[in-house]
Amino acid sequence: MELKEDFLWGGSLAANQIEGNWNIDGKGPAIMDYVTSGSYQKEREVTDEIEEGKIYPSHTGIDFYHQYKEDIKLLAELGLKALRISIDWSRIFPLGDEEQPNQKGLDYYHDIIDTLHMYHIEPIVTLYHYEMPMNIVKKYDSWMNRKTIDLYLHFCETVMKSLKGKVKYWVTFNEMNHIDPQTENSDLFTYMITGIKYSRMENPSQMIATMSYHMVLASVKAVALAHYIDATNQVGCVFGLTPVYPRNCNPINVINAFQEMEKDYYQIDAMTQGKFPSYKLAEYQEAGIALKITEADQEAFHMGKLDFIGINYYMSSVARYTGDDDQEETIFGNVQNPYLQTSEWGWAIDGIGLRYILNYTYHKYGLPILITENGLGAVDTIGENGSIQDDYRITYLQEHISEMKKAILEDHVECFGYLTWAPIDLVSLTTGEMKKRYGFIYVNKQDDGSGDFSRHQKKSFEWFQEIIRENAKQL
Ligand code: BGP
Repeated sequence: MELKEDFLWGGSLAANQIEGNWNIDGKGPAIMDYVTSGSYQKEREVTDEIEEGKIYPSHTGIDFYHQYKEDIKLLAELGLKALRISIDWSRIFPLGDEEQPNQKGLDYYHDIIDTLHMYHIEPIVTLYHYEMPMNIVKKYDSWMNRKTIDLYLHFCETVMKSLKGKVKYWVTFNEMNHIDPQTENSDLFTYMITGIKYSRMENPSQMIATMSYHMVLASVKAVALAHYIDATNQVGCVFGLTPVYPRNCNPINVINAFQEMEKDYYQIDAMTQGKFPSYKLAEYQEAGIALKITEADQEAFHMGKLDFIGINYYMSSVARYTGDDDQEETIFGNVQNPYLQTSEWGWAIDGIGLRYILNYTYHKYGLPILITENGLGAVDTIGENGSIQDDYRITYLQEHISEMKKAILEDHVECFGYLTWAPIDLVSLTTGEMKKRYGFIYVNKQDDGSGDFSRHQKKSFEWFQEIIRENAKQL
């Protein structure tokens, strides 16, 4: 048995990490435009204003805004059958609350989609990959306000109607499950998802619950809207999922790990089961958190069930445990797995974890799954002859693709595509660095500001080309 002939081999990108040109052709400032570059050791800083002398990676990206035609040509040469891009909300509605869209923004995305079609690449469009207009945060308090749901839906409707017939696969949100701060004192994740710093929240548990609820509601409404606009639309939502392993078979550690993993699933439950989960409401009630749920909301949950689930998978983790004391912490506050190697950024490399999470999620929902992101962030060096020998990336992808095949062919998980993060080097989300590279295509942009933005194929380019050509039969 082999993968289906129409299996979607592809790549994923996000506007704020590639486009650059943050303030031209009518684009308004968006939340990621205020985030500086950082590193593994130093968290990215979020500033209230654009400060002189600081580096804001989204302002330049990899200049995809001007180079997309050449980039897509290269991706076509790579053999991609699908490309996931995000549409930057602040290019379409610079302030977020206008009636009429910015035509230049729409034209730009039309041209990208047309170029993809020219090369027979299926576009997959994310509607929210952290590109919220800053004005929505300042004027309406972001997702705290129900008005933001309407603004988001107006944006979705505008884009969906405009691209009707050209785009079939839509993603309502990227990784809203990471709205909680990943570690104590970290502002970054909550900010990236909502535009509001965690440290500025007066009652963080209440605020995060409210914003998460409003985003979930926005997502189910966007699903119903997409189906209404075009019944053939296929709509998913993307989650960053991580298997959480117990340190050992002590039942207390097993249940703790299980519960920690489950925290990432209540939003998926709400988007697939036709109602907001009662166990979550009970948990909120115990914690003194109140949500306002209207009858119309309840109807919306019924009407907007997902067609597929998008999974971003990079690593597995080990839950903190009771008993011993030598718990070496990872960047996301968990414990290192002694059986696994980590990337240079401390992310545990675990191909079997992908098979695990695919099985786990599929058994829960029975919905088709699209792997929307998977890849290795690593430092690449250019050899004397100009070549980039990224064998570590090939090894990583090989291991993950082979485990995905087992999930599909042996475990019978319905997974219809595999998109790498990312087919071309881009700005890292968590650190803002360029040197954390993911691509098959190297982009000559360095963190010190040097580089001519030229593109170069790495060794993995030819390797992945062959994987696609052979439909991964060789793995
Ligand atoms: C995911 C995001 C992406 C992406 C990726 C890798 O969570 O959806 O936007 O960047 O993580 O993370 P990083 O760029 O920090 O290595």
